Amino acid sequence: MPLYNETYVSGVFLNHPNGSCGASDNHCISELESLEQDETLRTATPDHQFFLAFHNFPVPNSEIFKNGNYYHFANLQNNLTIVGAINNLSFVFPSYPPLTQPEAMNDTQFCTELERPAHCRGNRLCPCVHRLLVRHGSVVELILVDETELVGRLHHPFHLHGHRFIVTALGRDSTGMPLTISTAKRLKVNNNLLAHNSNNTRPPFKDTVSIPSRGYAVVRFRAENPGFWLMHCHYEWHLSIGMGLILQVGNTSEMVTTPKGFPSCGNYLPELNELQAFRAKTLYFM
Ligand SMILES: [Cu+2]
Repeated sequence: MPLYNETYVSGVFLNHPNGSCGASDNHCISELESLEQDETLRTATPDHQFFLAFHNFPVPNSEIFKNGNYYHFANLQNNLTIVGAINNLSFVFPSYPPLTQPEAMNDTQFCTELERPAHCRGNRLCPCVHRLLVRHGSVVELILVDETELVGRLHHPFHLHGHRFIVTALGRDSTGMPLTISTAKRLKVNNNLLAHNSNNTRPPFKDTVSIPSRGYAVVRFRAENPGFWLMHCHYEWHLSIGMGLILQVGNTSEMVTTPKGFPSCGNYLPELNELQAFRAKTLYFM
């Protein structure tokens, strides 16, 4: 039984956060065999494939607190201000729910790794509404890579709403080096990322997968549920500071329609000048 001050006692582990898959004392989720088998999903050439590198970036306070923005962040220690991201995009929630207010939506409100907003120059960290758009009924493969700084100290549990996925591979670089997205792309091309688990024809169905520190997970699913679904690290504060994205499955015409009279909402953040004017007025009358 794990204790508070001795979390990892000796023995055989299932999905040790820092263990290597296939070792005699550690077995990964991807090595388990499911009663249910979906060979077509496992072996299909995916219609959509996304490499997703997630980060926690330390960002200087001068960037966070400059005039004219409401940047999200988490302060863990006095001098360390952290912003989460996937592929250098720090997820910001849209100011309305896209599923119930599709009329408020247009494609320019979203960003992807290749379609960054005009205000985000180069490859710098960019706060925006990160969306992956996939066709209804398609096979989607995600390659999730941990590029965070805290090697060995934190493992991020990624959760997908609205679908279940098979975990076809999971692990760390066999050389022991922290994985990067460029290494992952090279290994995937050579199919080495699947080396640990290629014999498992019954990979398990999950909706959350804990990714080994500086390692990776490869998951696949059928995008059969039209709608807007969050995919995010399930440390809630990592989601709130940007470690997430929206998966849009299908066009809005393929989604359930909003019930008549359903409440709507929008952006209630005051303009900065409006807030300053309000504060000045309040102080004057105190
Ligand atoms: Cu996380």
